[in-house]
Amino acid sequence: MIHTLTLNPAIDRILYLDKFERNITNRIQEVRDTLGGKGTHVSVNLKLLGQDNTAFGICHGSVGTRVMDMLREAGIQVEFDHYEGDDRQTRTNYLLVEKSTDCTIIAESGVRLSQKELDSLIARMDRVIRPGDYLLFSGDASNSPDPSIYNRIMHAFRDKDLRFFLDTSGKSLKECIQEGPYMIKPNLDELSTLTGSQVPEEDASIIEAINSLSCYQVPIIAVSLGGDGSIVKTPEGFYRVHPPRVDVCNTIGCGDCYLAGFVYGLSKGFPMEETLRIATAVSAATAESQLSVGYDPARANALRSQVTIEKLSQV
Ligand code: TA6
Repeated sequence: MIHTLTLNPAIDRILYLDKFERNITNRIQEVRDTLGGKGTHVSVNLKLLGQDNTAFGICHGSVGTRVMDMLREAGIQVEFDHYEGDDRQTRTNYLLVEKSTDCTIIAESGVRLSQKELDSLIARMDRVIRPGDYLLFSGDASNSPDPSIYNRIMHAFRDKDLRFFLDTSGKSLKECIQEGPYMIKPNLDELSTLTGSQVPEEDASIIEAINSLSCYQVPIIAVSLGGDGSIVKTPEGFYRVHPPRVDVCNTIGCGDCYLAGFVYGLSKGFPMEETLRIATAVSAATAESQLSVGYDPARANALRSQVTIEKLSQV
């Protein structure tokens, strides 16, 4: 079974604008609300691939209820702890999408979690998660009182022999990599944070940076390069993946969808090239969608054959 964890879920309020300019009044063309938070996105995208999964998390107030309702509507098994009664509300993130397809996220910091809330969630996870399951840690965890919360969970479930997948940034990425997750998916900035110096956007430098992380025992490192695809270290070697050309609408959420496709392929035991093809095609289909989560499955299938994969021999 595959499980996602979202400690700081959100509603994404997408504001479509002609152009976003500073120091003037920007007029919004259209507003749409959708599910936000990286783990919840992975759950929905996995379900679109036909993969049942569980979404774990903590949410608050009426916004939190909306998050759970949206997950249920998508057919996800919802294992969220929901708190009501004080004035805390799950966050709303503001996504500015311009005609040029430039996308900007303005994220609220979210509800500060208590130790008690985290303990209760971990107990719930312990009841549901079975040996050998996949567990994905996605998104911001800076609302946790414990900066090493993902590490704590990895420790707590060590004897369940889980596969851990990590898509986070900043301090929690730096700490969690030390626990040897099965896969991380850094972008160039996150890779630079891990290596301690700015990695230039060129293949040779990226590969060198990935190789410099070999002390951490992470079998799969997928460096996402947005519209330029990805460079992926796997147990079978390095791959350079080029995405298909698409009419981009909204690039927010493409990384979440890439991870969903990747985990799906791994869980089915598909060959690595097939896994990379699926991950890249669903991510490209997401870029064509107006929203930050979800895509047209028929379009994703059609795009699979347009993904180009090079196996790199010299690394
Ligand atoms: O990847 C897109 C997204 O999941 C959006 O839903 C947006 O709300 C944001 O990322 C949340 O990211 P964060 O790092 O704050 O958890």
